[in-house]
Amino acid sequence: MKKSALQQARATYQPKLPKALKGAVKAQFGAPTNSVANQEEIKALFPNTYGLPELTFVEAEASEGKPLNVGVILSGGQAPGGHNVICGLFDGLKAINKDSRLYGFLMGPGGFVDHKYMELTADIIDEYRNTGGFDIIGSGRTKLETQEQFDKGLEILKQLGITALVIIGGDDSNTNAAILGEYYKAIGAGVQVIGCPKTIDGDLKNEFIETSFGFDTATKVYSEVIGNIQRDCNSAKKYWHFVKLMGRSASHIALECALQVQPNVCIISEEVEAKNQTLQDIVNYIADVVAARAEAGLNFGTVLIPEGLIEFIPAMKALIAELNDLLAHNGAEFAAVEGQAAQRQWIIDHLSPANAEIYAALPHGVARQLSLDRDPHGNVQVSLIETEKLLGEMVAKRLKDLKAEGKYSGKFSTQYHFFGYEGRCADPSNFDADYCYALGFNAAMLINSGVTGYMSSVRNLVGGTDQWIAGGIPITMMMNMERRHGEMKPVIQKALVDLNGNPFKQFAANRDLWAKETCYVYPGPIQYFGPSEVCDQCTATLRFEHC
Ligand code: FBP
Repeated sequence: MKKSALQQARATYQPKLPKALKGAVKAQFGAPTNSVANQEEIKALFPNTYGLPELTFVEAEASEGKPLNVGVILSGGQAPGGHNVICGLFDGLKAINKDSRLYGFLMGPGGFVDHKYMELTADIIDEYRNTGGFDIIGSGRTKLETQEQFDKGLEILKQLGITALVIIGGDDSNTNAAILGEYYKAIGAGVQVIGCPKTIDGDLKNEFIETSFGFDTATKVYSEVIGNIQRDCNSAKKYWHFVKLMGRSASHIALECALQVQPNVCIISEEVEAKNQTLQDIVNYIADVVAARAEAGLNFGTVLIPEGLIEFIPAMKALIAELNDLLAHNGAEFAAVEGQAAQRQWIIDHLSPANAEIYAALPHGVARQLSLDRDPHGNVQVSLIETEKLLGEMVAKRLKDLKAEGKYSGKFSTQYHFFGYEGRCADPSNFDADYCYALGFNAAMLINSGVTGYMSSVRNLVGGTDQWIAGGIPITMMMNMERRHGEMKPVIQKALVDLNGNPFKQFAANRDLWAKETCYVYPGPIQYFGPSEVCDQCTATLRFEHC
């Protein structure tokens, strides 16, 4: 495989480990835990793995452990640093005993169920150190949920002598890791299950998981390109750029990018929901900013839009919830309806009158996206909805009305962008390279300490790696009950943007100034070599949350 000059130099980078993981470790158990909500229901569903204690690793006397055979799965969307989690896991297992072996299941949970795997040996691992992507074994979105899948997977684990499985995934995949861990414990399968917190969306976090991996690198990539666009925008002074940013539900990515680049407008979905805003309210807000800038002769600007916005507009949320239930229970009948117009009418006829009215008023393209297939976890595929164009077109219409009323006399030309896939496979920043390696190494230590149903946790991340704390937390601790596919299910609670948190407060305190004036910041590309203040910066979100 041909490697770029940067890749060759980057391959020699040795990720830093927390002090506690540099030598032999032992587990120190803390207090028993409880789920974040619905304790009784979750306890009943996880009788073997509920209420386990938190765990921290501390230094111990060196001693050789038993060789371990471990399987690893990459699950869901790519996130920078996934390869380093696997490299850290490999090195951790070899540090425990040089005869340990690591097997990767191919193309996500599907490879586990279908017995498609490869052994990850040292020469393969060395090819992937500090690289972006998930291509070492591939990823997939197959949902691990049925007993049949669990039993089928167990066959291959037994065949390969695997006694522990590491699932690297987001909230849905780690929910499934907890269910699998509980099942294997209940049947005495002798297989531990450990999760690792992955997702560029940044919505898998809590007191013990301060950030999911990949968020740092992805937001740095998006901030670089938004910065470049802002410089272009400020040079030509003739376009309004509408930029949609990935983040299926939460707006962490949009907020982080806003803190990095200081755009003229950034919409935060969680605020839209809290203020019970309509689509028209959002359009009016953007149009007012455009009009005010035009008055000052500034017919250009940038607008950041989180991908999940549609689902947070309360009226749309109610519509999507009803659509989810309708399609979950009548999917076959809907699939049998032929032609887009007839399908649209079928939906209108089967929705409650209030939701039918909203659905019928939506632009046809957007309405159709809402009725298309969900992903295997039941989510609307929001990355396919062109919210940036929807808003741009509605703002143009609003400005036309304002012009007719004599309240606006500027020019409004738009450019549209969607940044998501561009950032998911970037070479991990120093932060993600170190964090991911530590998460993987730490997962090996969790396996060696005998626990199951835990998530690898490396925290105190704002300090240098020497101050990072390594350990594990029971996955059940992060769970609550939510409605999915028309049924109440135990799931890890998503961390949305906290409107009382410091990152949002920083943004809210500055946004009026950023709207009126041109305060753009141009972060430039991720730097892998150079002064620490340039190369080792963590996200503004982490800094504001923890300083
Ligand atoms: P994960 O939650 O699996 O990490 O994926 C996040 C994400 O990148 C979202 O931001 C985006 O909506 C979605 O994946 C896109 O999914 P796909 O890769 O299947 O197109």
